[in-house]
Order: sequence, then C-alpha cells, then structure tokens
Amino acid sequence: MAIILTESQKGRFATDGYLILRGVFSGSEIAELRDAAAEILSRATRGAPGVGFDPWTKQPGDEVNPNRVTYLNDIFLMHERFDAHMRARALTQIFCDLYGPDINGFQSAAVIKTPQLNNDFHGWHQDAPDYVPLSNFKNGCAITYLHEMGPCTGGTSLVPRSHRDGVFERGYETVEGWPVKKRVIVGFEAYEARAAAPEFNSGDVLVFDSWLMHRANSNYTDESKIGLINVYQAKDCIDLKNRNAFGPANLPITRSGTVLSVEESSRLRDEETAERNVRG
Ligand SMILES: O=C(O)CCC(=O)C(=O)O
Repeated sequence: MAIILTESQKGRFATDGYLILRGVFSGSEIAELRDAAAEILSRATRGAPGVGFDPWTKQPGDEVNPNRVTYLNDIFLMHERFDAHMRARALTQIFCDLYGPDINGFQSAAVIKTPQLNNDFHGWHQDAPDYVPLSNFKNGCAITYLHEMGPCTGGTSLVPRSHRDGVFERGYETVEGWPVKKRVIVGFEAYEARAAAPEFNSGDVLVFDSWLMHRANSNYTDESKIGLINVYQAKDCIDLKNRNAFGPANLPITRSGTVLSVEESSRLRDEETAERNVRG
C-alpha cells in the first residue's frame, strides 16, 4: 500500500528528523520477507566477508538464524524478494514525497538482533559520518520491522530533532569484559534525556534522516528480530567523494516518480555514470 505523506507528516519529518508509519506492509508481505530472510540467513556462515556476527557467543542461534548473523549487506543481490522490497511503491513513494521524484538507492541491508543480544556495543550514532560529504541533506533510511520490536526487544531508539546539529565525532570505548568496543557519539550527554524508544509492530516503517542520532536496541527474547534497512537519496544528492561502496550506490530507483525495473535501473546507472565521467 503506497502512502502519500501529508503536509503535516512532511513537516514533522523536517522538524523531528523521523516518522513512524504504521502498518505499511501487510501480514502476507511480512511473511514473504521473513521467508526470504530465513533463506539468506541459513547461507551466511561465520567468517563470511562483510557479514556481522553476534560477538558474545558462538553457540547456535535460533531456527531462522542458526549462525547468529547480526548484519548482512546488499541483500537485494541475494534474493529477488529484497530487490522487490527496495522498489516497493510503499517505500519509494515516501522518499519521492520527501525528496522529489528522482530517487536513487544507497543501501539495502538486514540488521538482526539475535536471541538475548546485548546490543549496547552498537551504540548511539549517526549514519551520516559514513556518507559525507554529500551535496545536500536528501539522504535517509527506512527500517521495515518484520517482528514486534521495542526498547528491550530489538527496536530502534532515536533522538528527535538531533539531525541538524552537525556531524558529531564518533568514539569507541573499551568496556571491561566486553568482546568488542562500545561505539559512542562524543558529546551525547547533552542529548540523552531527549531519547525515545518506540514500540514497533511487524509491518511498521521508521523513516529517518541520516543525520539523526539513533541506536539499535538489545533483544532480550529467545527469537531473532529482523529489520530491513533501505537507504535512499535524491538523484541531486551527490556523493562527492564516491564513498558509497554498497551495491545500490547511484542506482536509479524512481525517475519522474515512476519505479524502474531491474533492467531499467541498471541501464540508466551505466548511462548516468558515463555522463558523469564525460563531465569529469
Ligand atoms: O537496526 C536498528 O534498529 C538500527 C540500525 C542502525 O542503527 C544502522 O544500521 O545504522
């Protein structure tokens, strides 16, 4: 179901830096996405390059995620259901409403909070430090929740209105007894009291500006909780140093508000890349 954002929702996104859209995907769509996730998670074995694994234990995980994968990139290349999800009108319309009719892909990933995962090491962060310099602010993320997920069950916390205060320095702290360092935002104390930890239902979508401070929560349940990450940017938001190494980098997804097919996207990316190279 494509949602047309109201002026009030667009205003809230501009002011708060995020929107929560309820029931965007139906039960049957979520069931298909969960099946596709189980398929690719069963193939991701510990040590595979570019894949994140639960740092706390090497014990087997649950049925859908036996190897305790926590992070998987470029899932649109691993399963056609995730390519279709990246092009879903329900997601692309949101970004056309926010950024205009020509939208490119930027990232297509899955974040999995494994059973009993203490995710505090993941830490408060902004995504923008990994992306800048960009030529404008028209870059944002949609998380599609495949399960009920909240403050202690693998949801996402965020700090409303933290997105236009700049790109903050990132730090990494050693915590005694932890297998990995804890990621932090330097200066976060000034924001902590404003943090919110919403409850999400399966099929809900969180849309947030890539400069917004946020965190992936711990999961104190016995089942893996899966969120799909789709980052998009406007065609006129230029990755000035070509830093984006994800598969959807510069991949046209909509043009003039129309969703492109896999073939159209790839042909147009080649054409636009050739044009950019000619212009230098
Ligand atoms: O999975 C989440 O809840 C948040 C994901 C996240 O923080 C990220 O990918 O940057």
